[in-house]
Amino acid sequence: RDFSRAWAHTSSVHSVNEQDVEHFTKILSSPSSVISTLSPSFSSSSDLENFNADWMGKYKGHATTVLKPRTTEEVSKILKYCWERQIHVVPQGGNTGLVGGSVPIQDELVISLSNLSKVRSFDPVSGILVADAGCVLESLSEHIAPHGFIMPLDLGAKGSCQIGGNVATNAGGLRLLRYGSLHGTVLGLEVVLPDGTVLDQLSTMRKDNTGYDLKQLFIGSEGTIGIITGVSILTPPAPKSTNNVVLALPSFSNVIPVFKATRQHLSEVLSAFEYFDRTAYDLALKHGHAAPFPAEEVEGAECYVLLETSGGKKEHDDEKINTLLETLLSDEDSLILTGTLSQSPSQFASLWAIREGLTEAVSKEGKAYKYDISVPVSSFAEVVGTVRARCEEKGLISRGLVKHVIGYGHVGDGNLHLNVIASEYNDEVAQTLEPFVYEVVASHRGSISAEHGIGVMKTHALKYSKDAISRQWMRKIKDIFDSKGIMNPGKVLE
Ligand code: FAD
Ligand code: 2HG
Ligand code: ZN
Repeated sequence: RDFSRAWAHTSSVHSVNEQDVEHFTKILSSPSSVISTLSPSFSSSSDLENFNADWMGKYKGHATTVLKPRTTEEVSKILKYCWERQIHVVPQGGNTGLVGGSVPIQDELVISLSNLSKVRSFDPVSGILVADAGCVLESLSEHIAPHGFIMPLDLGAKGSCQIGGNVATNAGGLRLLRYGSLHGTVLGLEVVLPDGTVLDQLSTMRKDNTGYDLKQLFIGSEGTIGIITGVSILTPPAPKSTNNVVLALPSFSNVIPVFKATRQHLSEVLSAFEYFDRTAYDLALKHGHAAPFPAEEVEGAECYVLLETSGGKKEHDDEKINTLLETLLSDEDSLILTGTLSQSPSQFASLWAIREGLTEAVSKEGKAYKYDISVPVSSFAEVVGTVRARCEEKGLISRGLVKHVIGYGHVGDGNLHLNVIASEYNDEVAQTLEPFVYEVVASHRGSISAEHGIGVMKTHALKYSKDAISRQWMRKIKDIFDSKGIMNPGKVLE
């Protein structure tokens, strides 16, 4: 694609040169914080490869230099210098993003937050956690677990993604149904603005109605208006009892009645309701996950749901879930074929692993075109079917260019992950899918990005979810913070 508009926005862009690297080496406290082909101490280009390629291997940049600051002050010094020199920068967290936002397009400077990884404070009464942006999500969960708290968000990438990256992408994930979005749970942020100014909004108050809530602008801003260096977040108490169950459904049309019955029966203890179609399930098994059912029991299954309860009293939750299962099975035209209720912590984990492991299973199977969309739940299967039919009609399946078209996602949030698994990334496949998929989404008045963001993948498709006036105001906001256009060019806005 043509990124000249993103670059044109900056009047004179400078690539990082030897003098810049010398300067960075002086202002950063540790020599290991600078990785650069332009540095005399540079040893191996494999050191840079991981920063230049995204998680899917779909997007690749050509950065010569990566900086790994250790403090907010170091981030501030770097940005102040880049602002003056007009050097483009790409903030990078765990590099697990799925829309190509975290890697350079050309040779932008990468600023990795992974050395900013200290927990600043945790209040075991209120559950308010303040942490550096580079803390890995799972390590934060481990930090607060002994105090009886959990992080309000959970995702398959938890072992690598960072809290700053989660906030920058406004990540949703598996617990959104229960704990809501980061727009509600994030209480404050510390952000280094593009010119190096530190914006201290690191509030630990639950209530603060003092004018414009600036921090909200940075939640979901994908590194385009500043670098998040600190996060204050409200964490909920860990549930005392958890259960999960995977149900096999004979027909997709049963998803909504099952969801309805589940909400009625489980009410306040329901904490997740996830969906995956039969092909997605088969791929999970093919790529190493243990089958929760004997194959013959689920022969006619069109799709599966995983539901989780989190509550305060085991007997109470068990009773609720058992009554639900009895109802679902006893119904005259039974809504489910069968179900497996976890009987131990390890089975609980292995049932979740099927759902959480889908992204990885897809990557093992081929090259994924990922469409993270909001559409009515009643249309999940229809959308997947429409896109599969399009691939068939264009001969992509018969010619082996597309291997599978699958759907999984978060029923509770109306968020479908449509994945088209190709044998390789290829222009013909891309042109068959786009703008077709976005037009299908628009016809349902849905969103072209439910939770992964826009990154570089969807800048051209933003118009399907945001009208011209909204896009103009987004551009104005970008220009207020980053009038020189140095932050993550070519991402979010064209
Ligand atoms: P990166 O990928 O490094 O960066 C993402 C974007 O944020 C980039 O634009 C980058 O420039 C910017 N950024 C990163 N850190 C900062 C910072 N400190 N300040 C400013 N900008 C920054 N997403 C979901 O929403 N729900 C899911 O359930 C989910 N599951 C996933 C499962 C797997 C296996 C994988 C690989 C990804 C999944 N994702 C999911 C997508 C991804 O993990 C999330 O978007 C995650 O929040 C990104 O965090 P990160 O630290 O890896 O950020
Ligand atoms: C999930 O819900 C993630 O598993 C990733 O958001 C979705 O792999 C995907 O497309
Ligand atoms: Zn998701």
